[in-house]
Amino acid sequence: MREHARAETPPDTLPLKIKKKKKMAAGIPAVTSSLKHGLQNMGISRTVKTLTMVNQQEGFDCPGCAWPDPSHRTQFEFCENGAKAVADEATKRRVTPEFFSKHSIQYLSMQSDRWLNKQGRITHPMVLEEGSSHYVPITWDDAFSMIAGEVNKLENPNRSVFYTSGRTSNEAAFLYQAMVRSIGTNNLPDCSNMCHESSGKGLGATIGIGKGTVHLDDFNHADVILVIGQNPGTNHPRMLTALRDAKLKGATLIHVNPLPEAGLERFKHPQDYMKMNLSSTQLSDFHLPVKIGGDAALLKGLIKIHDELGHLDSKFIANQTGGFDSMLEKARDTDWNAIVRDSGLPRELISEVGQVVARSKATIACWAMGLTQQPNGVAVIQEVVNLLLMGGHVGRPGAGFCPVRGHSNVQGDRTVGIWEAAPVSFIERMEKGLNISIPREHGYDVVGAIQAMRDGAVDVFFCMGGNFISATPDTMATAEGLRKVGLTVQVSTKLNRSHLVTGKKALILPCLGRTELDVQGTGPQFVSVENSMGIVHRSTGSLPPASSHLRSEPWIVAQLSQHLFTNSPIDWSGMVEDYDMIRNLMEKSLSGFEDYNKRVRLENGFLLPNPPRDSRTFDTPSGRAHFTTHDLPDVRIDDEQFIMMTIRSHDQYNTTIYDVHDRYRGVSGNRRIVLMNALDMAERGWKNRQMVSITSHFEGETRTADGWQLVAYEIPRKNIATYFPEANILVPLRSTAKDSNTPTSKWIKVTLADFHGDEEE
Ligand SMILES: Nc1nc2c(c(=O)[nH]1)N[C@H]1C(S)=C(S)[C@@H](COP(=O)(O)OP(=O)(O)OC[C@H]3O[C@@H](n4cnc5c(=O)[nH]c(N)nc54)[C@H](O)[C@@H]3O)O[C@H]1N2
Ligand SMILES: Nc1nc2c(c(=O)[nH]1)N[C@H]1C(S)=C(S)[C@@H](COP(=O)(O)OP(=O)(O)OC[C@H]3O[C@@H](n4cnc5c(=O)[nH]c(N)nc54)[C@H](O)[C@@H]3O)O[C@H]1N2
Ligand SMILES: [Mo]
Repeated sequence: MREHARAETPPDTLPLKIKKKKKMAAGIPAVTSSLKHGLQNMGISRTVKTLTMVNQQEGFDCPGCAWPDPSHRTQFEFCENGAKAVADEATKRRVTPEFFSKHSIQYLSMQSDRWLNKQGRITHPMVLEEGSSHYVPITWDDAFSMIAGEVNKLENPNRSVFYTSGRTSNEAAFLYQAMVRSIGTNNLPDCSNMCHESSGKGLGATIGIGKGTVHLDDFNHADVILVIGQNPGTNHPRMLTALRDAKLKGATLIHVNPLPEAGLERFKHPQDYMKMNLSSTQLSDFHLPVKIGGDAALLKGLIKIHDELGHLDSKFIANQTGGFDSMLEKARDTDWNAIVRDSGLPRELISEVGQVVARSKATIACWAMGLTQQPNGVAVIQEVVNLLLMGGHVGRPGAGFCPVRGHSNVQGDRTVGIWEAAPVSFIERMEKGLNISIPREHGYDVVGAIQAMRDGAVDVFFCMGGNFISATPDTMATAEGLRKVGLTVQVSTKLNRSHLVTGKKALILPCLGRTELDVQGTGPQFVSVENSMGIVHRSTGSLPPASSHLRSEPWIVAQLSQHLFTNSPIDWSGMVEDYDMIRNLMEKSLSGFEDYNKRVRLENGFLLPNPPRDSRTFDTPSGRAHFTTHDLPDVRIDDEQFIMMTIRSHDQYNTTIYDVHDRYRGVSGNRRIVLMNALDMAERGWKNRQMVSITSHFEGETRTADGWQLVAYEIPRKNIATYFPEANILVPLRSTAKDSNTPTSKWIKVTLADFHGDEEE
């Protein structure tokens, strides 16, 4: 019998180094760092060729993030971390059948995530047979027959689940959901369930669309820009350019974050360096070091100040919104003591910032995981909506909502049907377009899928990209669930832990990446993606594929479908010969995609309809935008407890670990670290490098992880930060945000204790 592979990320430690944290983002070190990763992975000519195609009209969309491209692009339309993501995909290293015959899955699972990723691109379809300890090669045809055999013998289609990670193109995602819905299930969980689901839910219910409402150009017309719970210097570096431009035009920038993240303090554009202009810009005017989970209290305070000062858009409020009075009454009734206590911010600072916000003629609010992954993720986003609606900051230049998406096509995937809970109107249109009938019953989201696996209710689990075991909360619970599944399938580019912690049988189907040339029956193909601001545009790969056995994601879906269905109204093979045919079917099955093939070929793509942005109208049942009324969330913790947030370092892309160097925060060598307030450390007699164990607490359950090192850091008292994916072992599966069911990766109650295990020094 095969032994279990290790599910928890093993420690990856060089000696821990702690330096002073950086105030400035980008600049020369960013240029060197992008080139270093490029050269190490790709060599010089490939580095130049690849990096000059990133985000160009005839090039490919950067897999790094979903920030939009300016319409007048420069030759270097990428950032340090985009360059790393590209180099990581375009690496020359290979994971071959020989590699798999040499290493058992148990051996591989003892290696760090960084080591696994570094081995390179997977070259062949591989199978792990039941009880076996090694993957062996399999033909594409046999792999598809195996999956179809398992799916077709299910007593109920809902015993199969199909996950998507947000890099999948519109074309692949659309075909994929068509396949899944043809099987007869809506079990389409995706990474969005762990990411911006709270934004979708919060905005959908209040402004009638679960997306942002600003254009990139709005940043040039904004008076005030709020950046809440987001670390753009690391995760959306190209956004810093927009913030810098806004700033130079006079905008006031307000950064709300427990940490003083670099980039928002100061930013030097790498291109300025290339042009030898060494000036840098002080970006944020205010940093509000809110306590983790304290944003709702802060926003109530800002709403109170706005109310006191006036400057309300009364006409807009009266004619186009509902719920204002009750929202206002709740804010008026909220006591300042509670606001100050829960936010951790002095009243004077809230008042000062409140005045700036109240007087603003045009406000943009940006946010990311600091808000969405909270227990009150949906409600706190609705408080942001409340604040902006008071001044009518929606649907006019320089104003609106900007949830900054993560994965480069996570928004597009949802638009084209990766949605476990799609509304009936969406399903009806899809049924007509595809000429199939689709169940109305909602499918599993990510947390629901893990629970179903643990209950033994899933026989086939298919993942279009991603790294489910490491990305999801409660690593051990997820592993237990995955091991009960009959067959797990991963469509992947790089090796990761989800290839090791599997169902009884497992398949790896290696696919082309964004950077690579995709040739089908009618010649080279392009795909399309939607960025964070609703612009759909082309992405065309140009590098020769990493192996001749790789196939595109649309091809994989189409071939599998042909093995699955004997009588399908969808011409699977015809569509994959020519992706225009997929786009024609999308036009028939989705709204907003009229003339898709023509418009996607326009120079800068096209904008999907967005009523609040386009016409200041709201597609809600009442036709109005809604103020919502929320109590302050309960943020109390016991005396000995801390609140832990799990965040990204500067050297990772989600579960892909490039290196162990969190450059801006000045921490390197070890990822199993805890950022902690020096006063909290001193109180316990702890110093830098102290080893601790962390125990999380949730409804009487505890989870413990050992061997973390403390680093004194500028973070509010009683708050700590650790890195994901390492800390996912501590995130309780049932701890999810109300209404969006998003794991509360930024709100985990923990206690810390001395740890005297395998100390390294
Ligand atoms: N280089 C790189 N780029 C990426 C990614 C990556 O891993 N690497 N991931 C991509 C993906 S999928 C996503 S979703 C995005 C993620 O982008 P971010 O949301 O910026 O990512 P996180 O590291 O999770 O950072 C969350 C920020 O929220 C703050 N925060 C935590 N709790 C709170 C709180 O209660 N209130 C407030 N106000 N702030 C809080 C943290 O201090 C941190 O600065 O980035 C995308 N881009
Ligand atoms: N504790 C904690 N957990 C979190 C978060 C957090 O902040 N804290 N953040 C959450 C968020 S915001 C997200 S979005 C999820 C991310 O969850 P996922 O999207 O599941 O994870 P990734 O690490 O982005 O997936 C990386 C893998 O995708 C594969 N891949 C890369 N490119 C391609 C491609 O073009 N095609 C295919 N088929 N495969 C490809 C590679 O094999 C790579 O190993 O994690 C979530 N988990
Ligand atoms: Mo994300």
